[in-house]
Order: sequence, then structure tokens, then C-alpha cells
Amino acid sequence: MSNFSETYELVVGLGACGLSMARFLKSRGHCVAATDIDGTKTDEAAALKKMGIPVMIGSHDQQMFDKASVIIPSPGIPLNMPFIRSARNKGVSVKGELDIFAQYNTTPVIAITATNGKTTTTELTTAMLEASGISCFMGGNIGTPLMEYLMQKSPRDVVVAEVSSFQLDLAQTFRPHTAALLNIAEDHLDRYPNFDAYVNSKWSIFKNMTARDIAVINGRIDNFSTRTKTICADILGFSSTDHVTRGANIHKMGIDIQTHDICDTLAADTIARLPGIHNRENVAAAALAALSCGATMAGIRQALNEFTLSDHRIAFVREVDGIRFYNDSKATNVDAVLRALESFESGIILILGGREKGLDFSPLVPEVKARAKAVIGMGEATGHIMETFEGICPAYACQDMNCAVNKAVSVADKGNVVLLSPACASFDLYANYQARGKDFARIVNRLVPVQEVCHG
Ligand code: UMA
Repeated sequence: MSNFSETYELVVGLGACGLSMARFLKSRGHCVAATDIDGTKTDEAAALKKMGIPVMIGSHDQQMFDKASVIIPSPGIPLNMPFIRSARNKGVSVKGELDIFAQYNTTPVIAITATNGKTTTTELTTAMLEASGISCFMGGNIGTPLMEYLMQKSPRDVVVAEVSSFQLDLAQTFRPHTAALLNIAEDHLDRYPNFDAYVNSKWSIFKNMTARDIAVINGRIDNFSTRTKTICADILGFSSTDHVTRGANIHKMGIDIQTHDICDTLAADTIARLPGIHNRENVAAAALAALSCGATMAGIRQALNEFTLSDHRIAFVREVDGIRFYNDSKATNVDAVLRALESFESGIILILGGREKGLDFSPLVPEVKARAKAVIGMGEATGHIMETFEGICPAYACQDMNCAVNKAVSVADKGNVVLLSPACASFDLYANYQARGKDFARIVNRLVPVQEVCHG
């Protein structure tokens, strides 16, 4: 940084978000610098340097933080990181992607947050709008950084953003036109001091909204009535248990929708492709969010007819010797695993594990007792998994996926289900949950059925 004397905005982290942010700010004439603690980010660093952005990789430098006019951390970077804390104490401001995006964006935004289901709901909302003839940019936590939208040439009618609590933590001014909160369960307790802090982060999505905006909220979330009193936006509830007067009521026969101008029912057969109560909630939230930005009921029905769930969400991979294998790699918290376990009656061989997030696995015990034949622990969390399940059901320790799948096969019988539903992040062994799910599917797809082995 010695050759960099001007004031600059410092982008921290050269993952998807940081790279996009640095490129965007530079393209708008800002003076930008970037840093990543990972010394292998040489390609990313070279690409930014080519644009005239000074980059430091392999370590962080306190002076680089202290001299910045603004620090822009990537969402995954803990805000209590000493470099950021110390610079903040010296008066350097810290900004997040959502506020910077909001500063430049003029397209209406639908923001969707939750512990589980936010990706499915973001995809559904986008599909419903597009099937209604409304063009969308879909991005945010789902994968494509929001800043990419501001760098593309063709404007869209609506931005549908999957938003994480990490992104919300730094949001001061972000004000979506529509925001949806689907559910809140324990997650990311390695980042937050306690569960309340995580809950508050989720609810903060509504904090800048006005009476002209729309809040779509699951009526089943704890403290719904107290929390909603403090929200200025027009509230549309949805619930599979309590009756809501405006919004969506979910029941066995379908989903009744009641808004300002729509009174209609999505029949059960329209939503049959998306099994489970949690998916009905996702559909209800997506329909309300899409309607708030001009979708039609015909478009919503068409999207539901064509929709398929992500490859890593309780996705059937293959049947070998009567054993069915399911990839639920996206289940990175305990609540998501509970939903996966509830999808099968019994005979489950559950593969758990990965990088821990400070979560308590014990809420899984009753469902494991009721439905699982064995638990297999894998990766960094193996010790914690063994402690939780030993004595509850047969529990086996494995270092990696190959060992986990082969162990599962060795204890499985015809009619059993092998379910990868890890309750942990993937970063101990993989780049992301998609890579973990693909590896599981790759190993499963290489299994040779016993009959073929016998017949040569
Ligand atoms: N890094 C440092 N210094 C540190 C720590 C990390 O420089 O002290 C660097 C790392 O070396 C790495 C970069 O920071 O190069 C990683 O930043 P990041 O974790 O923010 O990763 P991105 O690739 O920018 O991805 C982020 C989101 N990641 C997280 O929130 C952890 C992605 O969500 C998102 O898809 C992407 O931006 C685009 O918007 C992923 C996620 O796991 C899917 N989200 C969590 C979840 O869904 O539960 C919230």
C-alpha cells in the first residue's frame, strides 16, 4: 500500500461478493483497494490489479484498514474481526453490500430472508414473476452478488434478492419494496453472541420500510404479533396453523390467498411438486411477494407447474440394491435436518457433519430415535456428533464423504434411505454446499449394485 496515498474504500474478501464490489466501485470512478487473507487468491488479485486496484493477499495489514475512508467487508467476514474493530474505533466507517446496492439501484426490490427455504422461495418468486411477463434479476445470498445487477446493461422490472443475516448486519438504509421473512431457527451461533442477536438481525429487514412497502411474514414465527407492531409496512401474513385475515392461509386442500385485490385458492394439486408444510409456506410467501410486484395468478400457477427443487434439497440421487440415496447438502442447520428426517418414515441412515456453527444437535435426538437406523458423523463435527448420538442409535465416525457413503452402504438394507443432511457448513472439506452435494452424488453414482458384482 506504500504507493497508495489517496483516500480509498477498502473491500475485504475476494470471494464472489468482494470481487463484484471492487469491480463495481472502480467502474463508478471510486478509489478502491482490496485485501484477502488467503494467499491463493492470486488470479482474483491479478484481475483487480489489471483494473488499477491495489490488492494485498495472504495477510491483512492494520494500516490498510485504518487509512481507508470506508471498509466494505464481504458478508462472511465476522464484524468483530480485530482489524475491523480497531479501524472502527479510530472512526473508519464500515458499510455493507445492501446499503451500497441500495444507493445506486432504482429497480423495485423483493428481499427474502429466513433460516431455511430462502433459496427455494427466491427461485419461486422469480419464476412466478417471469411467468407473469415481469423480467427479474435474481441474486444476493443465492449466488450472484447484487452488485452484478448494477453492472449489467439491461435493466429488469424487479430485483429478487435472497438476503442473509450476515448481509443485514451491516444494513443501515436498505429498504426493499417487499420483504419476506419465512422462519427463524438456530443457526450461525458461531457468529452471533446468542440466538436473540440472530433473530434481531433477521427482523431488521423491515426496519426502513414505510406504509408504501409490503412485509410478508410467517404468522408461526415466535413473537409475531409483538414484532409486527413495530413494522410500518403493510403486513401480509401467511400461516399453516393460525388464521390470517390478510395474506395466505395454508391448509390440506391448498393455499387461500386474500390480498387487497385477489381472493383465490392455489389447489393442492398445483403445489404437489413441492412436498411438505415448509414448502407450502415457501409457496405462500413467494405468491404474496410476487403478487406485490404485479404477478398474476395465471403466472403463479404456471410457475408452480414447471418448478423443480434445487439439486441439493432432499434430492433423490439413485437407488442401489433397494437402498435410496438422497442429497440434502443444503441442510446446514439442525432445523433443516429435522424437515428432511420428517420426509421419511423410518430406516434412515443419516450422514451429518462438516464445520460446526455452534449449534446444539440434541433437538435431532427424538426424530433420530424414531426414524433413523444409524448416524454417521463426518468432518470437523464428528466428535460432537458421536457425543450426541452414541447410545441413541448406532453411530459411526468418518473423516470424509467416501468413508461416510461406504459405511452407510455397509449398514443399510433394502428399503432403507441414506440421507446426506449435514446440519453443518461444508467449508472444512469443500468450497461450498454444492460441491459437497456433488461429491456425495458422484460417490453414490459410482456404487456397483451387488448383482453386478456377483455376475461379474
Ligand atoms: N476472508 C478474508 N479475511 C477474513 C476472512 C475471510 O479476507 O478474515 C476472505 C476469504 O479468504 C474469502 C472471502 O473472504 O476469499 C470470503 O468471503 P465470503 O465468505 O463473504 O464469501 P463470498 O464468496 O463473497 O460469498 C458471499 C456469501 N457468503 C457468506 O455469506 C458466507 C455467499 O453466501 C453468497 O452467495 C455470495 O456472497 C454472493 O452474494 C453463501 C453462504 O454460505 C452461500 N451464506 C450463508 C448462508 O446461506 O447460510 C449466510
